[in-house]
Amino acid sequence: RRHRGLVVFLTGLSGSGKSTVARGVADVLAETGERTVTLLDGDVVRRWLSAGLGFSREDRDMNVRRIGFVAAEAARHGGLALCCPIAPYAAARQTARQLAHAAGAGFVLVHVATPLAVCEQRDRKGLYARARAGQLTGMTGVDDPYEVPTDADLVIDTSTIDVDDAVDVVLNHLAAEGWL
Ligand code: GGZ
Repeated sequence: RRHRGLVVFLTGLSGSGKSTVARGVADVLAETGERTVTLLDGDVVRRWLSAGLGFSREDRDMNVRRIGFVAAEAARHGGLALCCPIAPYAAARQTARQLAHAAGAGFVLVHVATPLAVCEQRDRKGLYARARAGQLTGMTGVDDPYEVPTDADLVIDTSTIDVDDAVDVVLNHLAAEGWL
């Protein structure tokens, strides 16, 4: 069966669970083999596609534009691309949406809306602690903005549901919208 291309774009704070959920969705889709899946994981993107970029607004916007471009190309011929940058600025998320549409693909925006307090409690990389101690400036949610999406297709909070359920919520949404 031929599918229309799709970009699934997960946005949210550091530690919100975006990558974990995206990986879970990618794994399930890979198992069924129904779709060709491209996962643009944050660490990999910043290591290769966006090597050298920092966390100024300019660099974040460039990073998100690059991700949006690659995701749209991956979706152009029927692929399903999953990406999970923080993407704190609405305008850059909008660009990613437009790039997907220009490639003839759909775009589903998932806001991983885990509260800052929970992300901060997890603090797997110790970045929040460093930001609170004044050793790191420009940390999203601490002293750098996160523009809450007003156009999310789906909102999930990994502090109230576990990862497997969050993965199911995303998959069920995609199925209900005819993407799977
Ligand atoms: C936010 C930062 C920062 C600052 C380093 N602010 O939890 P992580 O570690 O693995 O994910 C975060 C990642 C954010 O990169 P993105 O490419 O997703 O950001 S953006 O979309 O804004 O371009 C975090 C780490 O990088 N990190 N410094 N100042 N997150």
